[in-house]
Amino acid sequence: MIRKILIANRGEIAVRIIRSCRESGIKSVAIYSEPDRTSMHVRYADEAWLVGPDPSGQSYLNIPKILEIAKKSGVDAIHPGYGFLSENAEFAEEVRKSGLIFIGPEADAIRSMGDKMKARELMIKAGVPVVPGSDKLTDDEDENQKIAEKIGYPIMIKASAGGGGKGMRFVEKKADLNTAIKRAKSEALNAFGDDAVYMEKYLESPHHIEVQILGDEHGNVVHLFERECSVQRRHQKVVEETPSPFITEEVRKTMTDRAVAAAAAVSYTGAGTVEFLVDANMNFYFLEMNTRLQVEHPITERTTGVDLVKAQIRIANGEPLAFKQEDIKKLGHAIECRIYAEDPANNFMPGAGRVLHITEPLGLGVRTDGYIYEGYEITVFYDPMISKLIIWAQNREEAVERMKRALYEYKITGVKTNIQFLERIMNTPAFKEGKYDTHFIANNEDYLLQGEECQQECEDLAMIMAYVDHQSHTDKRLRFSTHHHQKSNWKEYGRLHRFNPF
Ligand code: MV4
Repeated sequence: MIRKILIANRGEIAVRIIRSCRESGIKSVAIYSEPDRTSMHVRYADEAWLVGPDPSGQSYLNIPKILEIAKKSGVDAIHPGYGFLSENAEFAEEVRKSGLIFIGPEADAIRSMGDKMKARELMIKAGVPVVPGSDKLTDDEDENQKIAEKIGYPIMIKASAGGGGKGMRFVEKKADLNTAIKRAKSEALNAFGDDAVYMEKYLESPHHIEVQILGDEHGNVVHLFERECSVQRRHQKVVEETPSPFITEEVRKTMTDRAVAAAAAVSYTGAGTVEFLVDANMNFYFLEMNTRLQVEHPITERTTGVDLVKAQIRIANGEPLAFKQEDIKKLGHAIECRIYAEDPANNFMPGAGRVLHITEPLGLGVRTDGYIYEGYEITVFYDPMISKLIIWAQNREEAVERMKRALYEYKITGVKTNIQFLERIMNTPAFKEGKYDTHFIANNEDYLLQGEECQQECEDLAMIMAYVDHQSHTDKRLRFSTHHHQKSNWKEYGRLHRFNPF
């Protein structure tokens, strides 16, 4: 029985996991790097142990040190969160070898899915459609030309050890093929220490739609429907929603059924995600499987009512799933916006700095998963994602309006954020109508980047005025006239500039 868990992660996901521990009566142990000593996960956990200095290799990726802390703190299990060691098969193995529970799938499942060619092969065997493509490419240039000809240009060259857009190359025509393969191989060797590459037919305007699955040690696999994740920028997801506004109920049925088959094919245990590319005709193809809890898991939690972290812990305990497929129902619509500490006006440059003020949105259907607080110093050492705003409403239209309302309420000063950029996304016709694919951000860049610079300044001024007003009431020495009879013009000024050209 799991009574105490070490969370081998930081930031919002560490806090998210500890929340479920707390509700389950499970003690939590945080680990932290030197610059993270004041981080929220450290404050929130029952115990916190220093793991090492700021470079991840010496802290959140330091396997021997993490295992040492696990032993010393007396935990029963380790939850890896996402990123860092979450999809490291060796880590999963070492955790288990040291007599602890790894909250995640078997090392073999992680390894099979980490090898993209192996995963394709397994999926073909399991009857899951994959993008038409090749096996591992050799150095035989004539042979490669023939394979490409057969698949049909344009094609994609992908690194077998890659994934998530890393080590991908687009080839438009025959003349570019040989050079592209050479470059792809040397890049793959450099990045992953493995030069294996393969070809896939290039899909023109695909949707990225993924299916959440859960598998237990008793052979049960269920799905928790899909998430539409096509709003991405440089392979970074920005907005996710469920259900997908694109697919029909019929496609949803076959896609979720194939996702369950994919997971069953590797005897999957734990929470996992099967990613599909979906073309304009709603043909879907297996892309990859993520063998971890994902950033965007809360939208699935919101529409199905399932706490995915608690489900992970239950599965890791060896218990059967608490529900059958027919018990899982979805209700309404959920959207997640990722809040990044970055400057959209400056090529989305990640920013560091002290959080001067933060007001988070509240109210019906609003959830935020974050970790920053007033006075917290955001560093450049880690991911710039500082929060996730998750909205639920009875239908998509209401969810979009509620998201706009919540983004309006969300105030962070001291660091630049993408909040206004997200507001622009919500106001873009293609998004509002639910008619978008993976090219959405690129196709709407001009509109999305039209800043409303003065809005934030107006909000800041209104906040400063409220503060001065408050001080003038509490501190007689500062008292001055605040013209209560007059209408405040700060908001008026802001509204004037919140101009929507559509
Ligand atoms: C593709 C593709 C088109 N055709 N594969 C990018 C992330 C990685 N997981 C796979 N990716 C793609 N693979 C074929 N055969 C287009 C993309 C792609 C993409 C996929 C999902 C979400 C956003 C994307 C943005 C650009 C390209």
